[in-house]
Amino acid sequence: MEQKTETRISRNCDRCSSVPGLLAVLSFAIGLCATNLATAQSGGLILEHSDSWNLPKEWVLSVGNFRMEFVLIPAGSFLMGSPDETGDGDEYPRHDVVISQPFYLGKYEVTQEQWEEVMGSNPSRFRGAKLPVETVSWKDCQVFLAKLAAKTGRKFALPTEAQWEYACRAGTTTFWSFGDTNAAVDEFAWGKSNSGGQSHPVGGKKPNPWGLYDMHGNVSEWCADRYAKHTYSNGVVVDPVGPTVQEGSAVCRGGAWGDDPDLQRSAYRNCNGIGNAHHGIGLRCVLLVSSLPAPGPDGKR
Ligand SMILES: [Ca+2]
Repeated sequence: MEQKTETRISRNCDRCSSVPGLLAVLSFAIGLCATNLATAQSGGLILEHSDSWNLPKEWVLSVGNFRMEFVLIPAGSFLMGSPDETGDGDEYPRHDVVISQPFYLGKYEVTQEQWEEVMGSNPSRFRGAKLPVETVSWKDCQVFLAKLAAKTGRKFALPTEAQWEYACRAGTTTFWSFGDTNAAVDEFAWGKSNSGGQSHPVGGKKPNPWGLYDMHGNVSEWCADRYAKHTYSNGVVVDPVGPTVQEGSAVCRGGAWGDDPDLQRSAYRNCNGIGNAHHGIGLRCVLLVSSLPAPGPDGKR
């Protein structure tokens, strides 16, 4: 019998674990001051967003019939991963990560109508214009992002795993962005206990503290990074990008409609082969600030 309610994506750890972890520390070239790093080392406090970027808190991209809403994620730092013995083995050690640049992250998972507008097709298993697109591989997502760039004149990416967890946590250090117990999970996430075995229209649950919807549950979300079990290390890292290999498996985050709350935690890591498409995996876009119009004389964009 088909296990249609189970969307946990099996880890390809045998393939992944041979990949050496690589976290590039970009030092001070990105303009962080010593105080920022000291703050990061002292406990993952969120840095104040600099107003010098002149970026609105939200950005709505509207080109023809295509519309996508983004939320500004400020530069800052956070504690990535889980305290020892409180999560899976690939979530240790918990460590300080600096996100050196602000970025825009999709307020919602990419919907089927958005995917179809860009790609001219819809591969999803569960059908509905406002449902998140799924059954898309990591490679499919790269094509989507390139076509979206051509269509809109902006640049896009999948979030790095660090960007994703930073945005999911939204300043929290708890297991979920809504707390350390899963008592409220039904208010924030579509999962095994409430989904009825399928995805649901995006934005149907409460958002996280930074206004992002469905970071926990609905569909798991592809990240840019390749997966490796031992990616994390002690110390401060700036803008980590994961292992530098071309093939293998990529990270997916947040858990999906068939998952228990434990698999929807902020720190929970999963992966799938970059050519594999699964009906529990979709995506959320990063809009690159560098591709936005320069500020006008009034400082506004
Ligand atoms: Ca999700």
